[in-house]
Amino acid sequence: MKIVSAKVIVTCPGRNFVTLKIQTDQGVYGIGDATLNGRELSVVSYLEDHVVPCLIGKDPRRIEDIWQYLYRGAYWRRGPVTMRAIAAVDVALWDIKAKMAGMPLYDLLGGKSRDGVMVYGHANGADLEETVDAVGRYIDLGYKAIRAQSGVPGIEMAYGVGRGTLHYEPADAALPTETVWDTRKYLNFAPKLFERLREVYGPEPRLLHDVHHRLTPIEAGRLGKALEPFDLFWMEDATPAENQEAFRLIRQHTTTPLAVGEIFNTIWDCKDLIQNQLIDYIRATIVGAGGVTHLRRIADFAALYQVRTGCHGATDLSPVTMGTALHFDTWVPNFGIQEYMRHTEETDAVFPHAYSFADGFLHPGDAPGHGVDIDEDLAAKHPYKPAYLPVARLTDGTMWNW
Ligand code: CS2
Ligand code: MG
Repeated sequence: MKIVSAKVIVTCPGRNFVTLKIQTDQGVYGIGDATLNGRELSVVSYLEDHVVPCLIGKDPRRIEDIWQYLYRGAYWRRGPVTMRAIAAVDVALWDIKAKMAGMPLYDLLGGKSRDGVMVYGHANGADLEETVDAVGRYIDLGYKAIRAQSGVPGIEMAYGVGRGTLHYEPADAALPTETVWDTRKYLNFAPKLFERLREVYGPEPRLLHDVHHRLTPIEAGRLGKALEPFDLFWMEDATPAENQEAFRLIRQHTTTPLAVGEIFNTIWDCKDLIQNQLIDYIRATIVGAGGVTHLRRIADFAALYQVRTGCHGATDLSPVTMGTALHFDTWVPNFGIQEYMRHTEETDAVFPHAYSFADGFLHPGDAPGHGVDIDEDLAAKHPYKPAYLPVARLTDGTMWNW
């Protein structure tokens, strides 16, 4: 069996996606996601110029060997561009293998460990009361877990506050939007939001919050401690994690569960965090961390330390990643939760998929493979549009972490 072609498809049905379609000599094809928000075309070039030529003629059944070939063979290891390109190939190959076996991917991975994948939705509002109402709407939709982000008095554009109720799209401009960040205002406000949410909705809903890398470790420790009475499911990306040791300081000050990893590329980014038990949830995901082959390795390592998965699932992860993640989540023994930010109808139309939402849970469906396809004719009607994520500065103009 041979790979006869591999095509990179760029489309912008509301936002940009990069998709790889691998075709075999036996008529079976597989689809993988290679989207890197705000830096999409670098992965297109990496794939077209440097990966696709190496794939032609290879046996698509040798998933592990091809993964190692692309990882070790590049000499230059890791990084978001390389690892997304590898992920796209890997996911397309798992799709092919599962289709050939006539099985949904979760069956090929080892079968179902659960009946459904608990997801969390994104509730946000311009101020505290709007956010409280938004959480209520998610509860009405059946969600068991909800991430709450709110505008902060005195901060003009806080992270996570969208326009409209179901969709939030941060990559919103042809050049980066400049935002201003004020840590003191945020730290004073955030506990009040969760205090109010517990007053209104009681102890039952699982509540999550994303700090989006804005705090120093000691500030994160203070926030985690202040949030303890409100029983968060997790506090996410409390501080940047290049220095994994930073989380030790947070851990020393709070029992609020910690989640991190949406920008991690490999097991090396999370090794110390996991083996020192400095986190509770690892948020690496299929497209960011080298596909099913590598994420499985991260999850198995995390299981040794009772760290559970919490895959990133924002809208910049295409339906191909979402579908694949749901198969992964259905199988992985140490599953925690899955992020679910709904795609727009335009996006869903370009990527027909087998997964569905019911009562707070997503189900991957039983189609052979990962169950997500791409409508190439429709995709061609949505040409690429440059779109950047915002940047953040402190009030005195200093660059900060968005
Ligand atoms: C976020 C994302 O979903 C999340 O938890 O941190 O919205 C993130 O900002 C985007 O994926 C960036 O592309
Ligand atoms: Mg996040």
